[in-house]
Amino acid sequence: MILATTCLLGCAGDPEEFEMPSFSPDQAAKTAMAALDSNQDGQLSDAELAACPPLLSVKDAVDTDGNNSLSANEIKARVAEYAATNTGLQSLVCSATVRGRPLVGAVVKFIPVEFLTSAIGPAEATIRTNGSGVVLTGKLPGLAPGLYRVEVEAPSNSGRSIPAVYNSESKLWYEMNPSEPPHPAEFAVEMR
Ligand SMILES: [Ca+2]
Ligand SMILES: [Ca+2]
Repeated sequence: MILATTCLLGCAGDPEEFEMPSFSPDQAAKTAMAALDSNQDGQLSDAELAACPPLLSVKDAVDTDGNNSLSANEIKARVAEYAATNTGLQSLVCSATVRGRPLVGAVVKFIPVEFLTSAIGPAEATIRTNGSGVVLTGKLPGLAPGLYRVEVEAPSNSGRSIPAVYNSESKLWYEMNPSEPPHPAEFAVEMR
């Protein structure tokens, strides 16, 4: 009798092999400050964070000294938290709706913020008839810890287009931080 060999995640030579996130908290903080600290005062104000809507959205959680702006050390600490969870992919199901109804066939994209692009990759989910979609990184289910900009694209054969505020000009975001209770990944789209 021949037993089938099973190939669990991480088979050598598998092109879909998942690489663990390679966070460099110091480098990520430097990259964020270089990109966003326009007046070079070492602090990211709301006006400066507007250029990175996901980071502005999680500002209160990252602003641990409570001075209403973000420093390199605060960003570094947040990225170190992602790294400390030592998590590869955390399973995530998202939803996308329009007027409360499933946006069937829509693609929800999770794109790492620029200061994390060297650590983590993009992921996406396709919304099924039940209104939800399993987030996949490559072909593997799950999303790596980190901070993402989220874009929702219309089903390719729908003839509909979703307004730019949900994709090319999106302010939607998601943070996967396994050290905190999970955020719901629910994205409501308004279309006329
Ligand atoms: Ca500044
Ligand atoms: Ca602060």
